Amino acid sequence: MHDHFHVQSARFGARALIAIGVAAALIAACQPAPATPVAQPPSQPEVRPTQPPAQPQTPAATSGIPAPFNDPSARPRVALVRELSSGSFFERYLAGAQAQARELGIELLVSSAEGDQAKLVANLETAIAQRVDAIIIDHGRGDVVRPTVQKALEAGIKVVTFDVQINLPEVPEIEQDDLLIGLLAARQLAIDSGGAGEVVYVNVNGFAPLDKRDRSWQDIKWRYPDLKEVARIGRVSANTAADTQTQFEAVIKSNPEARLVLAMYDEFAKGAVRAIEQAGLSDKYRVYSVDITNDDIQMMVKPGSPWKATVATDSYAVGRLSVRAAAALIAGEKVERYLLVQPVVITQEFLRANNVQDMD
Ligand code: SR1
Repeated sequence: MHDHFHVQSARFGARALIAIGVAAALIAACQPAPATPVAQPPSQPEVRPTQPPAQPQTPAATSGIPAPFNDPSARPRVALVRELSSGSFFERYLAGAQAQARELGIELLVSSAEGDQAKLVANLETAIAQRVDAIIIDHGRGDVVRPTVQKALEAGIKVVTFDVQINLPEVPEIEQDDLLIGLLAARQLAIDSGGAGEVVYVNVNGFAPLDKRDRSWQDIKWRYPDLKEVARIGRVSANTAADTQTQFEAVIKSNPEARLVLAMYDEFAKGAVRAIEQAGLSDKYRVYSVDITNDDIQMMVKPGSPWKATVATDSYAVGRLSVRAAAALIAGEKVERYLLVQPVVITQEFLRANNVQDMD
């Protein structure tokens, strides 16, 4: 039996396929990523943001399409309720979600709480009142949003999360396999440094992906006891990179022997790298990070850049997967509870050797 919407994942890779009627081109655009997470660029199985959006199918061309998607006069409505929206990772995620929604004929209603948990809950309440077909919750604290998610489920609204540990069996959780991300980033730093050195750790608690990455860093410190975390900084705000840059400038003075930086979010890495560059210390530091976007690539390949490696998926593909998962739930199809997108290590050396300039 062939599902119309097929959203799949594996421990080492998000394999997200969607099969919708006769839309073979769309199926071809969504083939699974390869499963080897070593020094490869993120796979690009998705349609690029610059491509024109596909038109919703006409009824004549859509025999076999699930009923909620088969009425051009009543498009399914999905609320994308976000905790955060600033920064190139989140912008790229939104572009992916919007592109996938256009291709599936979904009306996507987007809100952002800009870090305010009360506003996040209020935005969820609004989505319930709007009687949307599904809600995607993009970041946010699980304990805070869980009661409202239960309310949505009771109202018959499907829910899927990205980077929220909701712990409800009927709510699929998408993530970038953050325990693995943390392990790969910290291990790259450990191996490159011969397992020794003073490390500035840039991370904060209270965000599910960052908490998971932190668990892996604790393991790596246990494994390589000569790696010394001498400072921990970081702040998630509307200006995360700028705030981190200010904090890092102080660390350069307070910890002049530190040479290694582990930044568990690309906005943290941008701030650290800018502080290092402005201090004229690029040849002294080695920065390891998480995430990749056009901005990040440009900073990594710049001559003399201290940004040596990052571990990432493509947030454009994650945004697309979020909408596909919501679509599958609306269509009444089975979606796995945990959808893990495959991260890979991307080194500065790899980007330069392959003349990689951007995400395309
Ligand atoms: C504030 S949380 C930032 C992280 O969320 C996503 O998981 C991205 O990878 C980013 O690093």
